[in-house]
Amino acid sequence: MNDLPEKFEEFEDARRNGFLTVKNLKDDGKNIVGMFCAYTPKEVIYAAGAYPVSLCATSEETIPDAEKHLPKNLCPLIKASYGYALTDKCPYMYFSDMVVGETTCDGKKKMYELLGEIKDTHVMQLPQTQDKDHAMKVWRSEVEFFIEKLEKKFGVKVTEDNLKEAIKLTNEERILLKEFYGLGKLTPPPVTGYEMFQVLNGANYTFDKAQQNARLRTIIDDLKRKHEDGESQVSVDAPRIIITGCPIGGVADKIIKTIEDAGAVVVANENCSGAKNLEELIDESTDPVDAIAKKYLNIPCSVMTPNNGRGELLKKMVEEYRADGVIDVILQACHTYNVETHQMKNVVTKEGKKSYMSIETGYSPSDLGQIKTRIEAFLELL
Ligand code: BJ8
Repeated sequence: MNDLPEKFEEFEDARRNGFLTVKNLKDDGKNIVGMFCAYTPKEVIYAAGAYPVSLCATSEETIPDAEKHLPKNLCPLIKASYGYALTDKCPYMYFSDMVVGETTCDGKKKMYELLGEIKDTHVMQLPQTQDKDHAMKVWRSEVEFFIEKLEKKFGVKVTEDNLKEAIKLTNEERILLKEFYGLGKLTPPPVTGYEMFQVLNGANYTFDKAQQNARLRTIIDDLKRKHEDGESQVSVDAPRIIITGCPIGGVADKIIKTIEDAGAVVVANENCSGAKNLEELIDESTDPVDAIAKKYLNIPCSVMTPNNGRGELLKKMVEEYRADGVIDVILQACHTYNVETHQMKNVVTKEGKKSYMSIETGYSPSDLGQIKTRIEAFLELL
């Protein structure tokens, strides 16, 4: 860890500290909605006077319990999510009044059926394509249906003003997080990829967004000052890597640390911890339900077909971050991201003229040695 401002460390501890915060919120009579996916329209939850929280899904601890009901050959993120609910080991799940999921990949949507037996689970029917007419109409009506569900569940009325206020709040956070991860464009970046990940991940567990945004402002200004003063723990010659693929919360140490211990630097994340989720803001000048539906439907996840937005975003990022290589992280048994490796390889190597490698892994540390060898070999060729 470098000598970042003290407040930076609060992001690293945000998940753990959030347990107490969420308990206090419940004691104060507030409602909590647990979520798993970047497609969840958080603004609707805020507008209903509730708090969205990301549920536990990034440790192998509960996978053996999950495997009593789910097949072994399933994505670890899905098994961990269900395992936490089954064993009641996730405080966020415990304090959630309800859970919202979306029909993304097959494994997740079938898991939600079992989850519904444990917790009140609302599943939004996410279209699998992103056309502006039919898919948008379907998704907009799903956003409206979710609003109705929350109104009934919590006995509240979601107004246009509430939605606009929530959009303003989440856009402010997105703008700051974008400015923060955009520091990866600098040479050398004033922040390592591992530190960047801690902040982006920590933001999922921060409930007081005004306080978080003030902290982010301090961190960004401090890092910019460091860069101007020529201070960075990252070597100017460090190979610059972009990570794409599945969410990496459960494998961040295995992937990011290994890359950075080998002398490279992760300059950006195209995945749901980074640009995929945060790049597009919500239009504040139009009907809020339309604007929310549009932002989320545009998320370029591999569950969409076709999913052209991912390649476009990755190509743009390779240029803007002056990446030397892209590492595509696939969680075991994630078919949609696995199938897309062929297209992503073409985007990076043929169109972007950069190096590409895909790594398929799970939450167990058993393949760490093999991953280390592969990453070192990849970096040597850059
Ligand atoms: S928007 S990436 S968070 S679906 S669960 S698809 S890894 S097999 S998590 Fe995701 Fe939303 Fe897309 Fe982002 Fe594969 Fe596992 Fe399915 Fe997964």
